[in-house]
Amino acid sequence: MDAFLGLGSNVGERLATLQRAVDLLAEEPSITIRRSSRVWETDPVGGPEQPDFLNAVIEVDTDLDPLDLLAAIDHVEARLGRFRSIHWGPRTIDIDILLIDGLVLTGERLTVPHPRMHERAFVIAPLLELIPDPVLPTGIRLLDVRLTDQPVRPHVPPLKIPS
Ligand code: A4P
Ligand code: MG
Repeated sequence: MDAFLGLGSNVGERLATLQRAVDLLAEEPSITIRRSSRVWETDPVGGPEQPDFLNAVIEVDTDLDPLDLLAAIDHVEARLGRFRSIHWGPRTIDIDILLIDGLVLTGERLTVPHPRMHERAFVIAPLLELIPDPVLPTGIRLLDVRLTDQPVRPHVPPLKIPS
């Protein structure tokens, strides 16, 4: 399956943390990293006053079931010592499942497409680098979404894909 994951960090060595997340995901036997967007610096959306984020989107190939993919992601977040005390607050690492093929899932533990991805410039800008005209399985065309009140800036080139 082809899946897109959103990565975000706004605490500590943000860029090193994003790269480490990719490296750890690549260590999972059933996950292959295909591509990465550039790394974007983004104003925080929601939550309390907090530092700017670095965000990126990666494309992965996996034969894991969606819930097993979520478990693998939780495992990587735990290894990176994810610190998260406040909802939508600062975090060393957050990895969200954005899309899995054309799947639509609404479960207690997992919702795909990610329910807020179409409202977030920090997801859409990097995703557009990987998919030129994304249309969600729910019918939303991301090129039609205007989020001018959410500043995002290209920061550095794509994360390195482990061989
Ligand atoms: N869950 C359900 N669906 C998914 C999915 N598609 N991907 C469940 C990942 N997890 C999913 O999420 C809580 C639970 O949601 C998970 O355990 C899983 O079972 P979380 O990531 O642990 O909690 P959270 O991140 O505090 O809350 P939430 O609502 O997921 O926040 P978001 O939506 O992740 O937003 N601003 C900028 N500029 N950049 C950011 O990266 N991130 C957030 C967090 C807010 N503002 C931001 C950024
Ligand atoms: Mg999250």
